Amino acid sequence: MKILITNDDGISSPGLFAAKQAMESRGEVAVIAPDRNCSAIGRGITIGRSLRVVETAFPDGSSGFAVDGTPVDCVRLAALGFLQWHPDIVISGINLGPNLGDDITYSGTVAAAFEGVMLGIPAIAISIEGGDSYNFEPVARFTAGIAGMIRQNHLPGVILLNINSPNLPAAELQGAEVTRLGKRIYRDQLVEEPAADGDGGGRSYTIYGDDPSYHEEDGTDFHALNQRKISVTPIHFALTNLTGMEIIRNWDLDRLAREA
Ligand SMILES: [Mn+2]
Repeated sequence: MKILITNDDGISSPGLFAAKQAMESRGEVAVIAPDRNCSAIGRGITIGRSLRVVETAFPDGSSGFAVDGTPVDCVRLAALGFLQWHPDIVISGINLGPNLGDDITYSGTVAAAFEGVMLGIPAIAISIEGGDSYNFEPVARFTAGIAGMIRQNHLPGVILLNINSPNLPAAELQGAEVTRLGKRIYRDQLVEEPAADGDGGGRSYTIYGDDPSYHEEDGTDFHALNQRKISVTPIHFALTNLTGMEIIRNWDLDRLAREA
């Protein structure tokens, strides 16, 4: 199996290195990742300039490629032939911090995996809950096993799996569960910052503050983590609202267009 590994925390993230080490048991691994932290960049791409790629050493003496672009740029580089081979799977992570529920559309980690799927390559996004230190090994090994399952089983279409793990030693994990995305409760507040001398006018605001909460519902990714389980959510990208299509078809759009 040919495995492309990327992330959004940047090439020096210990989560990326943990994913690389675990996936090496499954095949040939290449790492192409942003040269800095790109968290919350979503599906952003770099336009209007070239991308700079620098070969970078890892602690085990191997190397990967650091790119001054986004996580999606990294996957695109690989798929367009930067590597000597075409990836069979894209692994994005391990992200330091969870990517759950509504948050996944902000996530560069999930966006990189999604880009794999857009390009016809199965992909896994891996995230772990935050902490002072990280227990990467259980979810890294679990993901290597999942990659093997994707390889062996004939799934309908190209799949994206969003994996989130509690930050716990293996002995304290309570297994794994297939989940759906839960609902966030955001608690952001608009806070105007005091004006500073020489700030050149304008006003400054903080809008992202308290950690968001979530609706506690069985079967969701939030609930699985709360139960100390690894959460696995299959994701697709069908954004069209089919019910909305049926309703709006009755609005006589042709007449509105003629009268416009
Ligand atoms: Mn991140």
